[in-house]
Amino acid sequence: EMRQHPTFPRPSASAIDKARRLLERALGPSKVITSADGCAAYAGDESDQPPVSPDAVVLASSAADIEKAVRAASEAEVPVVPRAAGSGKSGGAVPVGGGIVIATIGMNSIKEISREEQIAVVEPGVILADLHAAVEAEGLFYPPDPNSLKMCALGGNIAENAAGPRAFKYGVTREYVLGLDAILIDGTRLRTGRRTVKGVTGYDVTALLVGSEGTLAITTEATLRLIAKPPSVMTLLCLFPDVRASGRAVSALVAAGVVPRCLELLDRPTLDAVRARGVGVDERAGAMLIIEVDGEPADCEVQAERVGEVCMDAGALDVLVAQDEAQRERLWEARRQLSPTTRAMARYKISEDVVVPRDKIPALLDEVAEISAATGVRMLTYGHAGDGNLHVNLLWNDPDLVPQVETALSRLFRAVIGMRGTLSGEHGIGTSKADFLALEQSPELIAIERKIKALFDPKGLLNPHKIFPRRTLEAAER
Ligand code: 2HG
Ligand code: ZN
Repeated sequence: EMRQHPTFPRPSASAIDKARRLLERALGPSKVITSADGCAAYAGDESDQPPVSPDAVVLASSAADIEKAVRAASEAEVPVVPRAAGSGKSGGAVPVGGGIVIATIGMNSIKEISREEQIAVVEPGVILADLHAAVEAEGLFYPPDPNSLKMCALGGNIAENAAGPRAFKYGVTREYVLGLDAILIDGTRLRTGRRTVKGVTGYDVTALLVGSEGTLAITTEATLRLIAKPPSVMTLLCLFPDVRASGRAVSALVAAGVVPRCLELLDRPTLDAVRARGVGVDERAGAMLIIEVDGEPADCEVQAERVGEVCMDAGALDVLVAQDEAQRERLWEARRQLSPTTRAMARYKISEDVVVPRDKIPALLDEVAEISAATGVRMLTYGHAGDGNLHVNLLWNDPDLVPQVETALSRLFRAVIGMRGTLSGEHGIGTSKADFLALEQSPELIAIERKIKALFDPKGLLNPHKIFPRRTLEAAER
């Protein structure tokens, strides 16, 4: 494997035995997997982090199951790793220190959708695309749309504060979570937040739990805010000679105050990948923006017009409109497939999730080109440019190139922080970026975060080794 985990301490054999015995007694053998093969299916996620098998897996079908499982784990002092669909991008669900995976994917009921209140109440195993379909059938809309929407689940979306293309206009998961039912590592049940759309009582623990990457509590139910489904959408393809021109257009669109719902950037290799999936795009184009506007039909026309003007002024070769739903869906499907498609382009891939202030996108693209030239590591870029959130991908085949890859990564992170950007827009820190946390956050802030963690989980048993650095920055960048 290319990026080895440092070895994490694993529970002792006697602790594992004790945990397995307690779990089987509390939950019955049918909900507890202990075989090596069975556990191996819960070892990895969709990140570049190496898989690590847990020592047991609990197939939870209720909050009561989760409560029993964490009580057993706490008693045996064995780590617990919550997992929904396992489609995460930063290693959040990888049981790096072994222990017990609590799989919530079986808790997949949409308990309520209320048109009157414009809310939904869901369990953590609900697949996002299923929620989308169910709420849209009621004329409602749940905006977060990570590109893995057909496989990812709400529990993971909440843990990682997932986003997706529509976040440009509508914001990220956190903005749609009104309240949570969650279980702490000692079995305490916590209900945070509220059902009302407005409310400021006390600390916002809901907001704290969203994005805490399964390190503070395990979600058992979420109350989500919905909005009215936009009556129509219009999808534009803006073609540019090269990626820098497309980057300048993003800055120009933001400066012009145009807020389409999606503003996605694809550089030449990713545009070629989209072409390869049967989306016909003029050969002269070396980069593309996918821009989607929504609202009343007349309003869409106005917005599309404005987008077209700004893009042409910024040097677009052409601006095309998707002609029908089939064309639109083909385009988005090709866009959603970019993650697996780019992975297939080389033996090794790391996909980053950096964000820069929107006026710095051209500078970031230049920096990526320079880093790639200086290190010899192939890099490509696509993503949610409207938010300044670009998935810079590093691709290579030769295992000996790892030192150059590490250099490229730390140069990229340093450049991003230098532009007053951030390391992760939507994938989370997990283990993949934990060692770089101190690049962005001060020792004082990290110390407060560690205290919060200790308050929720004094023994450090819930999803350990995530978010917080395990080595110094100097060691990580060596
Ligand atoms: C996307 O925007 C996802 O397609 C995945 O966030 C990004 O794996 C990636 O590079
Ligand atoms: Zn993304």
